Amino acid sequence: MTVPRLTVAVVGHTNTGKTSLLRTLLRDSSFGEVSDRPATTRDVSGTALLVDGSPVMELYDTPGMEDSIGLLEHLESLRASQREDPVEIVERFLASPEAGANGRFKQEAKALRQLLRSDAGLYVVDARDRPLPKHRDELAVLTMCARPIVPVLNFTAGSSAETGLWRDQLSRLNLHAVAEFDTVVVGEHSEQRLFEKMQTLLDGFRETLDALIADRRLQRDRLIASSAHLIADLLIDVAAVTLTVPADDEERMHRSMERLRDLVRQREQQCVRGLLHLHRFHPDDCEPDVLPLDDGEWGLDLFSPEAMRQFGIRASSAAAAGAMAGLAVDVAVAGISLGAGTATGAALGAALSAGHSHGRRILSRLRGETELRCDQVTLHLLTARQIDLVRALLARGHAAQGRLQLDGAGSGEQAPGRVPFLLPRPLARARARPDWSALPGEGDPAPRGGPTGSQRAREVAVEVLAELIRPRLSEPRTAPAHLARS
Ligand SMILES: Nc1nc2c(ncn2[C@@H]2O[C@H](COP(=O)(O)OP(=O)(O)OP(=O)(O)O)[C@@H](O)[C@H]2O)c(=O)[nH]1
Ligand SMILES: [Mg+2]
Repeated sequence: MTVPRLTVAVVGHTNTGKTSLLRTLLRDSSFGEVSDRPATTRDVSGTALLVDGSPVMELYDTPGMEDSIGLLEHLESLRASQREDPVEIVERFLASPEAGANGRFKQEAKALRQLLRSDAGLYVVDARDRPLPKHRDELAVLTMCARPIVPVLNFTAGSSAETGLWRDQLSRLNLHAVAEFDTVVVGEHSEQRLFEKMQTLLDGFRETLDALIADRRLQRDRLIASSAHLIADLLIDVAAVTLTVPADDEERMHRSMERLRDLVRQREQQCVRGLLHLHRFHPDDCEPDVLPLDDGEWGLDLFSPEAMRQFGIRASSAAAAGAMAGLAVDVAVAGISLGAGTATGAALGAALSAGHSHGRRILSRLRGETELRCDQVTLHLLTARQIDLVRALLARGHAAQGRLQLDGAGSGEQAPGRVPFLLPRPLARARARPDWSALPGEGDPAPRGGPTGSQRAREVAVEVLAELIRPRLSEPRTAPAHLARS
């Protein structure tokens, strides 16, 4: 990247979410220390936003300012004349013992020193507070450094944000480019708006900020596409998996049903881990009590009626409960529609050569076997759960401390009048292709190594299905993620 590198100091009163803002911008929940206690950040620490691997924006986290009223008085007392350049006063202060390691204003001095070294400052405000004299004094001190300042109204997702009051106060101080943000519940465009506000004050860095905006959009699109791919891969595996059981062996049938459910549960869990990793979250970011993800696992069993209800999925009571819950037996096969008399060697040979899976199924029928798979409701529920998870992850800032809570409301499945789930074509096809499943069922799993015809057909099915899922992931959740504050 050959755009000019922009250096930004993140400043503000203590506990307003400066470190949190950096975590969210960096997509890194391990940056710095975040806590409800004041004065958490004690020293300046720098990091950078990259585009194509090159740093384009350096960001410096600074300790919160605590005694701006005292500092402003102190700076005024250092003023040699009415006309003195404010930057000179700040520099004189920074060279004085008050700004030193044991000085009264040592924390404030760190923030001012960093602002003087930067091209601009982001002044982070807790918008739930009303603007007070201490804030006015803070801004008076910061503007003495003569750097462009963009106020960032943080904590704006809740209803208690005093956004109007702040905008009014800030415009009186000649600060008109104000960004609204919430480091925990991140709107799709909030970062872009923040960068655009910076652009209005930093003409020399227009290209830098344009590059960042474009890169962030690209990264989001890629994240959505990769998430859709992971979900499609899960659904194809689950739609295709087939266990073959002797039709008259009830005990084996029950064992196979439990085995199939376990395989599918584990496969869903593998997908959840993949999605968390892709979105750079940890399994222990997830809420234990208020439903699904508990330490990174769905709390409600996929095959429980509660899980279906949670997503507003209706199933007949017979399908929702009991030994068969979530599974389907191929009854046509159990009935052996192909009478023994018609199954001449020639017919069987023709059927076998017509296609691997078709022929295998006819053989099973002849042997009096039955096929066990997941039913449509399970596929529907798997789809709804993963869509809800991705939507919640997309809206979650990396500063979020509360665990991720999902209530099923976000997948859109509960919207009244929603059309019933129709099996998309790739899934309908996968039902007849046990060899497409990577799960150890009875089909020969499509080898993942070489480009065989079967593998290629599976890949196409995954791609087509992912394309169907993708637009649904970028829709907002119907209900905002409820984020408990720890
Ligand atoms: N709900 C919500 N909580 C936030 C937001 N931003 C920060 N927090 C919380 O506010 C508290 C303070 O956040 P920090 O990022 O440590 O604040 P800071 O400004 O770096 O604090 P100091 O380093 O002490 O000056 C933490 O408990 C955060 O989880 C936000 O936008 N929304
Ligand atoms: Mg901090």
